[in-house]
Amino acid sequence: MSLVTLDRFILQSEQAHPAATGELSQLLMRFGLAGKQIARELAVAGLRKELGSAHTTNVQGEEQKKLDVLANEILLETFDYGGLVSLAASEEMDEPFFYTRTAETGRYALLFDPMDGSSNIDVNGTLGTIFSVRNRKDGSEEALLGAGNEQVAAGYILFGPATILVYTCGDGVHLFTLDPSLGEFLLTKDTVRMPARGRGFAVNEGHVSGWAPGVRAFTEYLKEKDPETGRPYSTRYSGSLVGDLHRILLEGGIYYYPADALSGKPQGKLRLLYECHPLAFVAEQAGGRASSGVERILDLAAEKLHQRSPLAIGSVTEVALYERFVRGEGPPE
Ligand code: AFP
Repeated sequence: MSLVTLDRFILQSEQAHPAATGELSQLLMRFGLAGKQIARELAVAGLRKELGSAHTTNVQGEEQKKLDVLANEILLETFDYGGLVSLAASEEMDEPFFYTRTAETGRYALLFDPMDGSSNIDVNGTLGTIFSVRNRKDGSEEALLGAGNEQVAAGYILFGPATILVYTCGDGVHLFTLDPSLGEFLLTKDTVRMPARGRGFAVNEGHVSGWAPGVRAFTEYLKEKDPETGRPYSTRYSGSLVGDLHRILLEGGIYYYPADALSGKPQGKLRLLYECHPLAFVAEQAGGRASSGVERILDLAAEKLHQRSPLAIGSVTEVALYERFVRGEGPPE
């Protein structure tokens, strides 16, 4: 059986696009390289005293972990040659990083959350890296703020029992698993389809007191007993959006992080450009859906780099139901 590595799959996919320059292919392969490096650092972090706080805070006012900073550095370095990228923005950097040598020529701009679920780092929980690729346009910070449907590619790397890379370029969603003995990501699922409905929901109910009545009613509805509609749903919340979305990609269901009027997060917690947009692109390409509760996430543009947005993402059935409850319409008759 011939092995389909990430690089081979990307190069074969490129052949379907005669006008392709090969630059996007090279760029996507680099995320594979960055994923391997971050996986290696995570595996030995406890042995190398790289767990714990970096005693710095990021632009969101959140404490940075040593591995947040290390993962960010690995990603920046991974694209600092080959002239593919002109600028990059990250959850861990206040301002975009401009690659001096290619600021005028690099075709692409990147946005990433280097270490999603960093509250899981010190307890060996699920973690992820989320990435979004855009055309550089005029190479300014403003070029990064466009609507989610301007993304060229997006995906995530999941660090769990296995390291998994999932990406889309707008032609379906492809899933690869890292074979540590080969040091290669191997194709495990091509053109992944998300089930139209699921049995699980992922939300931090600890914030319920700050939610809008429609969101509270939706959550109560999922927990009621009614086998005909597959209820009650089971709670599956890992503390890492990437971990929760990966489960939903394979099993269906819904993850939501609503606006929270009481904890100073009137727009929720998640960042639109490097958490919501890329995962919405993946979800929709797999047949799922992503909404703010009111609008399609991919139609939303940002005014600010680290802007937040409420998010409901997952199977079409549950996200549509969530939007009904947010509109105050309750469940279908
Ligand atoms: P961190 O990376 O700061 O831990 O945030 C993770 C996250 O963005 C997302 O992955 C989780 O689902 C969510 O926030 C967890 O937030 P709560 O701790 O408020 O539940």
